[in-house]
Amino acid sequence: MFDKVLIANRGEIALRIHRACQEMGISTVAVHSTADEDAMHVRLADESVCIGPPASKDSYLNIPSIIAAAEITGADAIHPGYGFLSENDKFAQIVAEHKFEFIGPTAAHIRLMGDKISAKEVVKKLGIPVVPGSDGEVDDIGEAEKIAKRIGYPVIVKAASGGGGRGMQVVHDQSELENAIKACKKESGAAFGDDTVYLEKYLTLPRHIEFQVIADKHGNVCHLGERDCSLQRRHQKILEEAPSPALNSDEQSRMGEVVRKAIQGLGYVGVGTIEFLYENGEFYFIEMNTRLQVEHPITEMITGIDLVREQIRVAAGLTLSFNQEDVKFSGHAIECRINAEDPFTFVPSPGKIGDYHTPGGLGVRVDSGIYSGYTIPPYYDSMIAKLIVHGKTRNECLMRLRRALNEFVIDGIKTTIPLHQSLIRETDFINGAYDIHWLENYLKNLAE
Ligand code: MV4
Repeated sequence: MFDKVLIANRGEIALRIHRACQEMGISTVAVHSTADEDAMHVRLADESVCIGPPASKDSYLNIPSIIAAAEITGADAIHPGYGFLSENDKFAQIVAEHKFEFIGPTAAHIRLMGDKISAKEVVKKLGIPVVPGSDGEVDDIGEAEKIAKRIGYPVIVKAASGGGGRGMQVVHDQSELENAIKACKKESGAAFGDDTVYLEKYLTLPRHIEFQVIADKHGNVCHLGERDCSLQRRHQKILEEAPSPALNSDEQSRMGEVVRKAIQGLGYVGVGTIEFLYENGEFYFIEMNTRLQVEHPITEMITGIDLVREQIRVAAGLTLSFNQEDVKFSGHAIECRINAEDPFTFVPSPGKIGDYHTPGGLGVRVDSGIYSGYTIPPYYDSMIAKLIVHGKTRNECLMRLRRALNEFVIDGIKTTIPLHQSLIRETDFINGAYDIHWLENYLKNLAE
C-alpha cells in the first residue's frame, strides 16, 4: 500500500480523499493555490505545498508544479479527484512516466472515453445499448441528411470531444441540419481544437441514469447500482438520488450486469460511471466518466462501500475487498449540492461565512471544507457543501432531508439551500416524476 498520497484537488473532494487516506494509515500531501492557504484540506493534510496563484490554469491545472510537489514530498501516488486534471490523459501519462501511481484508469482508457465517438463504438461492441445515430463522424451534409432521415427527426449533433453538455445542437427538421452541423463544428473546433461531430436520435423526455462501477487490476469488476441525476440546470447537477425512482430492482440488476460485463471486457481499472439516457423503459449509453464523481456518496450510503478507499486499494494493485454477490443495496439516498449562489438566479455569492451549523443525526452526512470565518474565494466552482441523507425508504429519506435542510445554517453568503427546500416539496419530485427538463421548467415557472 502507498505510504503517501498527493491530492491534486481542493474543496470537499480533497477532504474526502484525505479522510480515506487517513483511515488507511496513508499520509497526505495537499497542494493549493495562494487563494486556498486557509482551506480545510490544507489544514488537515500532513504536508502542503503551494503550487501557484489563484487562477486554476496556474495552480490546480499546472502539471509541472504538481509533479514537482510530488517529487519534493516523496509521494507514492497522486489522486486527481474530479474536475481539474482528473480526466486529462496527458496528466495520467506524465504521472506514470514519473513513476507515481495515478489513482485512476490508464491514460489510454481516459483517452478512449474522452472521445465520445470511440467510447460509443467500443461500448456498443461490448453489448451496451447506445443511442441510434451515425456510425462515427459525419462530415458530408448529404450523408448526414440520409442518416437523419433513417433515424428520424429530431436529431442532435454532438462534438466528439464534447461531453457534459458542451457543443450540442438539436435539429428538428432537415432545413436546420446543415447550419447545426456547421455551428457545432465551429463551436467544438474553437472550444476543443477538434471539430469532429456525430449524429444521434434526439430523445425528448429522458431521465439521466448512471451506473457506478469499480474494477481492480486482476479482472474483478463490480457494479454498485445506479444514480438518477436528472435534476440539472445548464448541465450542472443540483440533486441526485440512488436508486432511481424510475427503475425496479430487476431493471437495476439486469442493466448492472450488462455494464459489469462490458467494463470487464474493456480491461478497465478504477472507478467509473456509465451514463445513460433512459426513456420508455430503454437505456441508451451516452458517455463514460473515468473519475470519481461528485455524487459518489449516495452510492456509498446505499451499499456501505467506501468508494475512495476501494479506489486507492485497486490503484495499489490490491483486489476489490468484495465481489458482486457481497454488494447489497439498502434503502435510499439523496444528495443536495449546496452552492454559494443566489438560490433562484444562481448568481455566485462568494464571501465570508458567518455562523455555520451543520445538520446531523442518523443517516445524515455533510461533505464540506467550509467553516465559520472561512472566506469562499471567487475563483473556483461554487459548490461548497454536499448534504447526503439516507433512509430505509425513499419517503423516510425525503422526510429526513427536509429536516436536515431546515437545520443547516450557513450565514454571511447566499446558498442554494432554499432552492432545495422548495424543490423537495414539489409533488412531481415527491412522486419521482421528473425528467432531464423538469428542473429548468420548474425554475422558469418560479421566475414568472
Ligand atoms: C442527449 C439528449 C437527448 N438525446 N442525447 C447533455 C449532456 C451530455 N452528457 C448529453 N446530453 C444530452 N444528450 C440525445 N441523443 C439530451 C441531453 C441533455 C441532458 C442529458 C442529461 C442530463 C441533462 C440534460 C439536459 C439537456 C440535454
